[in-house]
Amino acid sequence: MIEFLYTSAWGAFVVMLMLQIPFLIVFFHVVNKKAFVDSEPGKTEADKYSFVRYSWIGIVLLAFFVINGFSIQYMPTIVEANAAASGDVRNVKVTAQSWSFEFSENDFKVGDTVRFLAASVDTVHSFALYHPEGNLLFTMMLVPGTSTESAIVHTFTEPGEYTIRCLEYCGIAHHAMKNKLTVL
Ligand SMILES: [Cu+2]
Repeated sequence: MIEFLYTSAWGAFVVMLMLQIPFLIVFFHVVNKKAFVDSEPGKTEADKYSFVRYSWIGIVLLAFFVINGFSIQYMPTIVEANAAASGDVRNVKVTAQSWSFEFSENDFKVGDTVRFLAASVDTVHSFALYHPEGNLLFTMMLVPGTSTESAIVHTFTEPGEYTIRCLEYCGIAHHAMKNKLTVL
């Protein structure tokens, strides 16, 4: 389910509907009520407003903590920290140069947790990894001249031919700046 929401276009669409539909229902309910059903000034007593107000704040706070609690494990910094703690993470250097990528290692297997340490040697590029089915798994910007590489940890869960692309416009052959990465 989480996989579907995070990695497919239909998942993104469902998330969008999940956010939009409750809002639209409440919106049209309020508009309909005030425009047609009861268009007079509100009859709620003043001291009852605070209950409604605190209830709403309570719902929002609850949603905030629950959603963050469940999704925090997918944040890149948390993924990185977990991988570092478990110890079995491979460091792979990636060098980006107009207009190709070079890898320090090329043998990837399903289950590998890889820390991509990427740097650009000339201009601003990005390092984007695409799943064999075409969806974007992550992208990170590579700025030349920095003292440390840009790092991201990724665990390969499926075999296939992944595509690396640059997603920052970097010159005349930017569109051709892509490599293949095979996971066995
Ligand atoms: Cu580019």
